[in-house]
Amino acid sequence: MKTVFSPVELKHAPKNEIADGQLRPAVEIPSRAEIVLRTVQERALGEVVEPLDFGSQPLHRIHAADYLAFMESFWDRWIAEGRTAEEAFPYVWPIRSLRADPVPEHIDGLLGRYSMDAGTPIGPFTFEAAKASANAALTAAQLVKDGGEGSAFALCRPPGHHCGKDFFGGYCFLNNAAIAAQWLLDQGAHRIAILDVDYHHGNGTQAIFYDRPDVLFLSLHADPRHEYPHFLGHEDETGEKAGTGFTRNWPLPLGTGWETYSEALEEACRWLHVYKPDYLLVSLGMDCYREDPISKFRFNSEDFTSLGQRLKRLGLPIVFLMEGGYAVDALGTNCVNVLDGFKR
Ligand code: Q9C
Ligand code: ZN
Repeated sequence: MKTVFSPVELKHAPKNEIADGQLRPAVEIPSRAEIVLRTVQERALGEVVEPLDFGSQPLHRIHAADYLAFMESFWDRWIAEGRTAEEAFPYVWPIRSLRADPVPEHIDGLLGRYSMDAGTPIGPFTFEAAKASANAALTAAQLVKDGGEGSAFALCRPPGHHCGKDFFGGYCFLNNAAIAAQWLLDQGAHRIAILDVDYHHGNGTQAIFYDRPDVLFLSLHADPRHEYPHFLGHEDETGEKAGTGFTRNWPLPLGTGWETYSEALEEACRWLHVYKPDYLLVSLGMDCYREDPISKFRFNSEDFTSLGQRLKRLGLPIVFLMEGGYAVDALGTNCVNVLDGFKR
């Protein structure tokens, strides 16, 4: 299986995040990608290739033009404003019961308008890295579509699944899986399924496709009653309008291990079997791992191999895209276990 990765992805290097009422060291850091890359090479998963540049058009198919313009120009405006902090955090947001328009002109108003949380800093190279990450996703999709590969791995960083049409958050700036899914549809595919196995609910991806039947969104995650992103990912969210029935969520209790998880996974696989997608995209987070510093599931490293083996049995063309996973020392092993389990 080929891996798609660009060193430009490493240029987003957040120092801190706001969590638990504190400024804490960031966990979504460049070494995550480096250890996965090293493990891919050590375990000879396959060739590592650089992404092609797909330009801005595929980004505009998912994200709002004003959001992309904001992300593109943000750092220059931050500097022009005279800010000296080495990264930016939002701290004020529009709220349901108050008006959200007009879009503010002030930099802090804009940060709030286009974000979901205060845990996701923007630095000078954030958007450049996010675009490289999206290009990795697109290139992996192209390898599977045209390159005669039954599967490919997009080593994406920063991740994508919390990011929506017009907001960043949850360490995500461009929704890599959504961008790749839409690109495959635009290339002639009829149906795409996205299986999200990150520990956190893929709220951005779900929202993007919520009213559409051409993308089936399935997510297994920690119950949002007890875990980030807190407001989405409940069992009763099943899509709307033409998309009714094309979203499925399996919120699982904190402490879930492979035994409980794999039962929910079997149900998700049944949905995939019925839907018969042209392509399956896997939003692959490794934060279900028992040692993950911000998560509360109990996967062992071998459970990631079982996950890959189960996905193999689906017999579908698959694009794996990396999402979360913050136990850096084990991240390479856990990630390559999935991909290796899939190959075997
Ligand atoms: N105290 C991804 O895995 N912060 N994003 C949680 C917990 C946000 C995770 C704070 C976690 C975002 C892609
Ligand atoms: Zn996650």
